[in-house]
Amino acid sequence: MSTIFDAIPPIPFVGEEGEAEWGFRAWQPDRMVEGRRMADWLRPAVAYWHSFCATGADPFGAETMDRPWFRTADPMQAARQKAEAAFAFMERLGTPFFCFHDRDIAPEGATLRESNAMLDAMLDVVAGHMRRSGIRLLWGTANLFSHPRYMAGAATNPDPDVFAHAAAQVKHALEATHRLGGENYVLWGGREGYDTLLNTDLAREDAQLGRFLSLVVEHKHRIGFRGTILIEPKPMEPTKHQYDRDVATVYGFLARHRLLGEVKVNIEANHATLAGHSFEHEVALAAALGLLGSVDINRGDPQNGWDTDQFPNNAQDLSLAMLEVMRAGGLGSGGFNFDAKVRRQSFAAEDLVHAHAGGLDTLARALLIAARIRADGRLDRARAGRYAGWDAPEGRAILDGGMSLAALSDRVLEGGVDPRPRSGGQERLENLVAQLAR
Ligand code: XUL
Ligand code: CO
Repeated sequence: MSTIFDAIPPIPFVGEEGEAEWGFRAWQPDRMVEGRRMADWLRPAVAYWHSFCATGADPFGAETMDRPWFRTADPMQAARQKAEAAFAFMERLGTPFFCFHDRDIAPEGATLRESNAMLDAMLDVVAGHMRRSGIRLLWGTANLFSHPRYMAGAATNPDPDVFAHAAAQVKHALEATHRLGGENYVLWGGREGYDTLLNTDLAREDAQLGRFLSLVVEHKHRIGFRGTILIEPKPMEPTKHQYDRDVATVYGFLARHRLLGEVKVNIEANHATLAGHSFEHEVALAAALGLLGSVDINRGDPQNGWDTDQFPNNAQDLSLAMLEVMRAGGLGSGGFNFDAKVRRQSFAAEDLVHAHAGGLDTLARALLIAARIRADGRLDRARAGRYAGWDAPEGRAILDGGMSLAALSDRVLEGGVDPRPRSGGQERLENLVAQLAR
């Protein structure tokens, strides 16, 4: 079978000074950065849904994407054609991983039994492509938001039959992920949230969501899946208020349902900014709380308050999140999944290549900037210097619980402390990062 990507030539490395437009500028998978291959720091993945399933339709207009499998009448034949093209694309690009929803790789049938059978048939096809190409599965997930049965949520639906259906679907998607050797399993909240409090019981829905996640974790252990279960926070869209709002909210949810240690987070850049945070804030907080799992890399539009899912393009901006990832020692079983879509007018096969090549270069540049910041050392020294007092015996005694409120008061009244304002040095540090990002 031929695919629309066959005519696309391989992408050579041309370097930052290279003249040719067709080429990688910074992405060199084997380049060593702090003793680790660039590809092993970044573990980039292609998102099956945006790149091979999105049609380009929006509320105002029809499909635009040039994807021949959209014109194939038999849905299973279309699924095979799509898989063939997807792997041809990823091989051209040299991305080591992909991510998928169950309904991205196989159509939905009239019953769950039928859907499962079609998914199983497609798993054979996908497994064949994976073996041949060496491309691996970063994570799998279940689509619990497209079908009308899920319009009022899946786990948080007021109808327990919908909960049961969602549970059955996740069981199969988790097993599919396990079968393909997936390294993580993601639960993005889909329609777990509300549109109006007038018809919503928050306490019930929280209990339902906690039960659902516990069932998933239980099943993961039952089938021996060694990957990490990840929740993907998002504050809004499609519902007015999504329950997994941000990293801090997810931490509270996991603590409340005794799931800390079992579940981490998949942080999406555009979800972080929708929540009113910076992307690096969410990464830093997840690392601080021991929850850093994986990343959905994209960006929003500074003027628009919605999830535009654009490809990352600003390395200096991204370098601050990358610095947090490096400080955490990397993402472990996680990676950087391009949860990003080309614009509606970028309908050609070539646009998809430009988008991903630019994304890979941006990730690579951000990694190199973050490594330069670390090698330079001044930022880390400035940060550590601010807290030096806490490493001294007096500071340690406070944190170790060796000082009561009364003992602290006595120390202050006896003149044993010397609290003085010190500059936070923000502008100096901002200048330093800008200089190292050049
Ligand atoms: C939606 C989103 C999803 C998840 C997977 O905003 O990011 O594509 O990443 O369900
Ligand atoms: Co995402």
